[in-house]
Amino acid sequence: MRCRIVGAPVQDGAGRMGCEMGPSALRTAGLVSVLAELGHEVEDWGAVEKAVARPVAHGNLALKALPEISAWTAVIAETAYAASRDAMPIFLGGDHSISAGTVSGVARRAAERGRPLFVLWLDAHPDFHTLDTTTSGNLHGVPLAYASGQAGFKGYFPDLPEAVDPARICAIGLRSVDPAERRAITEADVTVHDMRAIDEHGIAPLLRAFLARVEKENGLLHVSLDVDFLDPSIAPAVGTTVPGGATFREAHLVMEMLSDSGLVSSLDLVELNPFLDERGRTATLMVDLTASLMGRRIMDRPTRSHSGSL
Ligand code: 5AB
Ligand code: MN
Ligand code: MN
Ligand code: MN
Repeated sequence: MRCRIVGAPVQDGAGRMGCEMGPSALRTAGLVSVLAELGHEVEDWGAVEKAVARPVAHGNLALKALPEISAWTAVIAETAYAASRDAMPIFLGGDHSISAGTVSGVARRAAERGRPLFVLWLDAHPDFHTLDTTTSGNLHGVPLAYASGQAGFKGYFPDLPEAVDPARICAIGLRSVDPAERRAITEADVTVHDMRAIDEHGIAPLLRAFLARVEKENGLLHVSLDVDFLDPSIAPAVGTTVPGGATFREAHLVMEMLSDSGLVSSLDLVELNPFLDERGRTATLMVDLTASLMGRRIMDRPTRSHSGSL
């Protein structure tokens, strides 16, 4: 497969600095060579260039860096659209606000192809605030609401060429949900598997059911992996740690099942804050998870048609 690496060194959407260094840390942890060793053709597009922000005022005075994130979203969406033309883009954040651009860009591409876009959101948080409901004002908390066409972004963020149908979104790993997000995400009919659901059922059947839907509708699948999906004990390099996250094996299993499905058409690796890392261990884990998604396996598996009986 041809993979296209796109750096999006954005940090203004997070509450603290450092995510700007995310793309460098992921490259330093060996992302490009790992993909090449798995037999992929890797094209590195370097970094998206920061655009000039024009001043915008909003009634929610808590909002931080609205002009900057709006400008970033516009250039990232354009780049994501271009990068998804004939390759699988892997977007390196940057904080999670980059997904306002990545998801809307690949949604436009999917629509042009006449294929429904599905989104798998792997995160401790739903990131389903609107500009009106966020109380922290940190715009890494809004990308999924924007990309799925929730109200209140018009005139502040770029016009959405194509909204993702919320019914085609599945969020897994949630354990920190603000009251306004809980109402909005339930109302919008997003599929949510919180950590309790993972504890009760195991992560595999939850993901399998979603992948079956993607396959049935001949969909494209965008995966957005926030570092804080992972338990902080294995992934400390994130500004918004929440205890009780996915384990090492749960996370790898998700990636391995995604790999077997052959459905993933684009990927975000977001929220890595290398300033908070311990000797690169979180960056290395993110690269290893990407390797699992891109075909690294412990042992060869029976082909998919036989897997039901084994
Ligand atoms: B992340 C919180 N809901 O709005 C907010 O890391 C956290 O991209 C947002 O998932 C976390 O500030 C955003 C409390
Ligand atoms: Mn997030
Ligand atoms: Mn998060
Ligand atoms: Mn975060």
